[in-house]
Amino acid sequence: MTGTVYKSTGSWYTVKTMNGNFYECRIKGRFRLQGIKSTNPIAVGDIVEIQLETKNNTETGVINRIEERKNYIVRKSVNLSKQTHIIASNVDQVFLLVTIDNPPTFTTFIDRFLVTAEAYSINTVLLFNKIDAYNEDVLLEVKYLESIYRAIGYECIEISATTGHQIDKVKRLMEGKVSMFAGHSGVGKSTLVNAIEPSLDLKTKAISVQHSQGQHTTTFAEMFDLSFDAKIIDTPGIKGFGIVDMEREEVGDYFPEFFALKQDCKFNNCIHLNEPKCAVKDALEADEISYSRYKSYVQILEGEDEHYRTDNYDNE
Ligand SMILES: Nc1nc2c(ncn2[C@@H]2O[C@H](COP(=O)(O)OP(=O)(O)O)[C@@H](O)[C@H]2O)c(=O)[nH]1
Ligand SMILES: [Mg+2]
Ligand SMILES: [Zn+2]
Repeated sequence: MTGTVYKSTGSWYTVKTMNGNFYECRIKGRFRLQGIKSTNPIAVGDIVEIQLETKNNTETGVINRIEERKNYIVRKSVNLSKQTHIIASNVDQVFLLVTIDNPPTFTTFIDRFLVTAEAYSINTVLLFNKIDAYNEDVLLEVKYLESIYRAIGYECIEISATTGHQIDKVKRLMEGKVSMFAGHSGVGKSTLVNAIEPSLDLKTKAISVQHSQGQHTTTFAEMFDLSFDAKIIDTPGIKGFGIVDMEREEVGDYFPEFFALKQDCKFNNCIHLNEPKCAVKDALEADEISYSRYKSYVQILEGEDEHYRTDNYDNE
């Protein structure tokens, strides 16, 4: 039987099969997975093949095969073991909640997030939340940021999780898909989830409490079915993704507007810093590339990511 992993807590996995039943499953044998050294062989979102067995009148399952993942999100273990923990797989899209103040979301955070999402091949939608609370000046800033991100292909929506403004639009985008919500603590993720599906709020809160101790080493994700043919994966305490290991030459490929110009750079391995005849720097000079995006790019190249890695998890 084929099913989807909804929850994983150590050695047991909750799998929902095509007929809508949930089974507690274990793994038999070893899984060799695309060369990833991870602490967990199976993650939430995985499509698996299970075999049912009955013991002591309870029906449980054995996972004996996993389908190739469309994508997956990892976090590095905080200890120095270099082990990776797969948080979730087969994610269709992530909604990044952005607020201008209360708390501020800086473009460097947005850009690092987008780079990682691009590296994971996950589509990102930017949700500018708390629109109801902004004055004219702040709204202008929202419009400015939207113009930057729309120009390079990211969908941007102004919402208010408290008034419900444009929440229907978010729900429509979620239909038939697996979504995640991300953003700094305090941007309104819980409020938004509550607005989308009130019954879910309690469940997601329960997980956060459950794992409040020791959550530096164990961050369990869980998938939830919503009432309108949508699924969300909740990952307590994660405001972004763990940074992906990437080569310096690779980073520019995850800035879509840089990638589009790369072929016009004189050197095919151009990293758009000090090289002559660089199409990206020319575009920057001509105001065709946003200065804040370029600044974020340089920061990522300069490797200021060490604090990003720890910054990335908060203790909500
Ligand atoms: N004015 C306003 N406040 C909001 C909105 N969304 C969330 N908040 C408030 O922001 C605070 C943090 O929200 P919360 O959902 O807990 O953020 P989370 O940490 O991302 O889950 C709460 O006091 C919410 O009431 C909004 O759209 N407008
Ligand atoms: Mg919250
Ligand atoms: Zn270049």
